Amino acid sequence: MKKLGMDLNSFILDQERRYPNATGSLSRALVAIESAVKVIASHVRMAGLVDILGKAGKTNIQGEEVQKLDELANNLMIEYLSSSGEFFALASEELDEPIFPEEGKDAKYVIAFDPLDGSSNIDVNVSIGTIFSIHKRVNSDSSDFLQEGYKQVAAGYVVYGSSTMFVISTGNGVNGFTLDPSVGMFLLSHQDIKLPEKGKIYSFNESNIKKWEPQSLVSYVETLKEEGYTSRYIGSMVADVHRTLIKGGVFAYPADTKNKNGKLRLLYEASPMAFLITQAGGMATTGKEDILNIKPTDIHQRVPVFLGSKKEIQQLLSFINNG
Ligand code: AHM
Ligand code: MG
Repeated sequence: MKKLGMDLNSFILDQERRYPNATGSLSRALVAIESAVKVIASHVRMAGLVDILGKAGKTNIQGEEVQKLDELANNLMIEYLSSSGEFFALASEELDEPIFPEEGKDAKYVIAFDPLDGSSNIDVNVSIGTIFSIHKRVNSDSSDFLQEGYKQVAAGYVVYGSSTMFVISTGNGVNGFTLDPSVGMFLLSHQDIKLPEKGKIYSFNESNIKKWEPQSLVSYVETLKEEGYTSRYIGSMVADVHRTLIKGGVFAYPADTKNKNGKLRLLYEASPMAFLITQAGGMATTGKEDILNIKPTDIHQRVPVFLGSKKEIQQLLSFINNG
């Protein structure tokens, strides 16, 4: 039974109990992510102080080497996820090739993640996040990452914002947990999140408007303006998608004349976000197909992304399809 205030660990165990044949492996995998992101969150909170505390070049006050926050987040994810023994392979935005941890030889899952999304926002104290996507191990090689998004076993993100929130789906709706820093626990604060059918916000980087493909997107955005929509764009996908999940509307990163497949990465940005948005009753498309139906061909491939409330995405598709 879920109730507000329940902590994430109890929630994970509670979900596991629903499946009599569950071995506890997914639960332990999720707890490993939770531990990693708590440590990342504590470093994010210190972000502006690192230079002060670590005056002597690249060494901090304890004599440890000061790492850039995105490198640190990547190393923490690798350390916690590998040592959990629950992952056969790890793919990260920060790594050219996947890692196959020694401890995960018999593990059932593979995980793709973006350890610190929105890293251009770190220096200016704006929300950033961690995104992850879990699939079952099937072939026991890198091709396990090339499974469609609808086959995700779990997906989620953590937003390091005015508070730290962990948003997760295991295919059974979407729930959000807010970190209570005084006890170090994520507590259920947003139960069974559903996107409004229609929102009032569009979230595009409009500076690219002249290059957008297809050009019909320009008239789509003009129409939204005429209909009274307002614009919000943070430039951290996690934060922009989080707002879209809660308030509805549309978030997009289209293809353009320079970037034929857009900017965002399928495996650890578009696909997990599409899973969450769809689980919450919204839609996620490239403009041509449902993001969750794409069969990946490359671990780091990019795709155009349009996601949000049903009303906005349907309207967008009619603009695209009618040119
Ligand atoms: P990153 O993973 O290197 O941080 O890049 C991805 C980020 C997303 O968080 C965000 O949606 C997008 O890049 C913003 O791009 P732009 O600055 O072109 O609007
Ligand atoms: Mg990213």
